[in-house]
Amino acid sequence: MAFTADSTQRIFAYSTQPTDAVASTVALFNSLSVDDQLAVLWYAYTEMGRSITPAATGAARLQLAEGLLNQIKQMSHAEQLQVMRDLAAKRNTPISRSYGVLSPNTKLAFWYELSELMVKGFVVPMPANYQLSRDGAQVLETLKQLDFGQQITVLRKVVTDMGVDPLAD
Ligand code: 45D
Repeated sequence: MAFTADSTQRIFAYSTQPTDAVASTVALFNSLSVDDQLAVLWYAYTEMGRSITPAATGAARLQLAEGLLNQIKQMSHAEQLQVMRDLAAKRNTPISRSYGVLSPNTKLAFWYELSELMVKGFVVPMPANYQLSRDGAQVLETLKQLDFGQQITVLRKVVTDMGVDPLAD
């Protein structure tokens, strides 16, 4: 489903309930370009990083994603970026399918770990001069205004939709 700038504004205009705030943030996120989706996730991580403890993401969860993360670590920066764009765009690739079988929280932990790997220099960094679109900046602003539980719900929904479910059709 495609959202125009107008239609997304209408979603916001009619969203007065807290649960609608989550739904409208997810809808607006999904209307962003793939690059803006990745950028918003990154900025969300940099803002939330301090509140998410590594213990909370669970070492056990990450074991399930470890093969995938190790594969990505071996790639060139260009390939790493392609993998992340493919996940966000739901392009059907072997990595998108491996990602697709992970549980929602493991998917979150996977993205969290990718961010950590970016910080440590193992994964392609965000360009310092990246220009987020107006809608992208709005998603980020809305996300910041939600409480922590709602933020996690939004993030869980958006990363759950990424990749490809190998068992679907
Ligand atoms: O050249 O299990 C662009 C709890 C432009 C507890 C780019 C939890 C072009 C239970 C595309 C921008 C609920 C707390 C380049 C878990 C260009 C539990 C690159 C929660 C280079 C898991 C962009 C965990 C790139 C939570 C590379 C809340 C962008 C985890 C990469 C939250 C962005 C994790 C990445 C978040 C973003 C991770 C990797 C927000 C990752 C964000």
